[in-house]
Amino acid sequence: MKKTWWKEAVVYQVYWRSFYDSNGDGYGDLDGVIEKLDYIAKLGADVVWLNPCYGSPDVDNGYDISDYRSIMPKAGDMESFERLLAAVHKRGMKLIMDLVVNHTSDQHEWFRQARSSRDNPYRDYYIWRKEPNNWRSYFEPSAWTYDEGSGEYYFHSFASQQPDLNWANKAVREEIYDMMRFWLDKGINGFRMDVINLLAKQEGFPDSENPRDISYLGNNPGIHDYLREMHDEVLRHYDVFTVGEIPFVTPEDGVLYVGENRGELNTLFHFEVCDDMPYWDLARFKEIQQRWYDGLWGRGWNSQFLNNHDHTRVVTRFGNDADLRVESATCFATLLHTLPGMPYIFQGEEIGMTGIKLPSIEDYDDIAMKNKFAEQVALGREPEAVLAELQHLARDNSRTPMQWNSGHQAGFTSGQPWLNVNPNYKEINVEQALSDPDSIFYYYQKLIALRRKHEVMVYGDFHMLLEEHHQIFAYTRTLPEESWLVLLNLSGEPAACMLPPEIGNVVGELVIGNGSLGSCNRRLDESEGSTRGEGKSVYSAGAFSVPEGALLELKPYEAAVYRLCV
Ligand code: TEU
Repeated sequence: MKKTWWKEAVVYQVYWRSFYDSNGDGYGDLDGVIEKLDYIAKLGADVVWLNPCYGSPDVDNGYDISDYRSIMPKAGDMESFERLLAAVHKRGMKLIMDLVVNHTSDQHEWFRQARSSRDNPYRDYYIWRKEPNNWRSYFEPSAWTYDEGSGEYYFHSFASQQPDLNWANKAVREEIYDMMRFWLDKGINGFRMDVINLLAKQEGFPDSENPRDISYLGNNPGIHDYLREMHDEVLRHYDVFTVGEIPFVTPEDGVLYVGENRGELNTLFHFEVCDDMPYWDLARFKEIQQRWYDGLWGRGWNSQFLNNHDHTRVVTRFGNDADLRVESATCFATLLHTLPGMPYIFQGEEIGMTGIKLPSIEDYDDIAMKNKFAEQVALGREPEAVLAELQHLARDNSRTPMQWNSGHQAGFTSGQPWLNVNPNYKEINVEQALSDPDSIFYYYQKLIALRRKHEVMVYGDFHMLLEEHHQIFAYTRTLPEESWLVLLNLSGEPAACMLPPEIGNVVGELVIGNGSLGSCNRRLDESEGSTRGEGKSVYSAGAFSVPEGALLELKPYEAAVYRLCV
């Protein structure tokens, strides 16, 4: 397995508009990110992923770009960007930017030209037809919007304010490659590539038998030609890393995007969990992990994330954000950092920030949420019922301002925040976390430090144990010289298990755990040895041996990682 810096990295995602407001206008900004970089460095992340901050009317929070070579005023300006990049590098970290090139804003000059007349030179920068087909878009009932001025429909995979670029047009590709060089020449260290597998469209746009399954938007013929051309024309000339946001993909498809000999992308996010598993389902999660490990390991690199700016915070969506918040947050953190693939931490995840249910649709900002709500209500459904149904997965859940302290607006802004601060900021905030040695923050910090020190967490083979257990996810990560055992009770109830013979009777040393003693690094001495079930599991000074047939019991959301003395 080829070893690289980015495979060993931990990425910290900064949704800058909710991170820290340095000028009191209620929006986070790039100078605010600079002010808080020491916090990210203290956590130990290697890479900062910055969500889009380019010129944009902000219909989709920056994912509708009207000027690829400027910084939107609410984020700052090019000087503040260059200060940020220098400050990230000064701390030994790297910065990757969001590359959003499947579509632009309808306010981009290219689109303003394109819609001005059918024979405008920019017309074919976008996709036009006389009649729509029956496809939906991510955010609207139809993927087509009629343009009165030029008398044709244009295609959009997302909102009507986000017209898709026509990647079949070489002029478009050349414009994008040139823009990529503009940012890479500034010294950024790579790109997170927004829905990059949507660039190629189905020939002829045939109607779909099931328009609600929008997978017709992605993985179409030609996509790999575009990505190989992008790699040849741009990426291979820089020491950068690229992560593709790739919905609707299986491991067999995935390896075509990230295969180490493919000359396309370095790694990918798939969405079999975050898009397709609304609530925690351990059996399904295990199956997904095994299938992606079998499909990618030794061929390409996976990325692991449990939430981001589009997906509800992990402790709310998959854990228990009430009476087991710390336990579930640290248990999922252990999962994130010990699975095969690069871990991505979404801002606030490291202090156990939670999702939020806002009282009315007017309190929500996200265009996807507002459009889904409007569509359902227009069908005659009760607004209250629609709101309740959509709240769990609403993207605003993860976009509330970062909670820095228990002061005015959680220390995020001196003004009025663009989106409500979660009222639990009084208890859940960075200041509290940094003052508590047993906080979630320090647990994440330890996990990151362990990854930096122990290659087995990065390059160790993955072998699942207890496949059928409905509460416990157990697996080993193994290199020739070292093997670690990960035991996670990913449920809110006590769980018991008997380790398989290949593990039993093996002495191990506890490397990290979120044990019930509240210590992040629980050390159990002889006195802590407990009799659990038939056998006696003896812990001593962080070591343990599990006699054959002994019953091992884990507390709700207990996580324990052991180095096995093989
Ligand atoms: O998201 C792509 C996308 O919409 C799905 O893959 C995502 O999981 C879904 O939104 C969940 O509801 C990217 C960006 O991350 C998102 O913020 C943008 O709105 C979208 O593309 C359009 O650029």
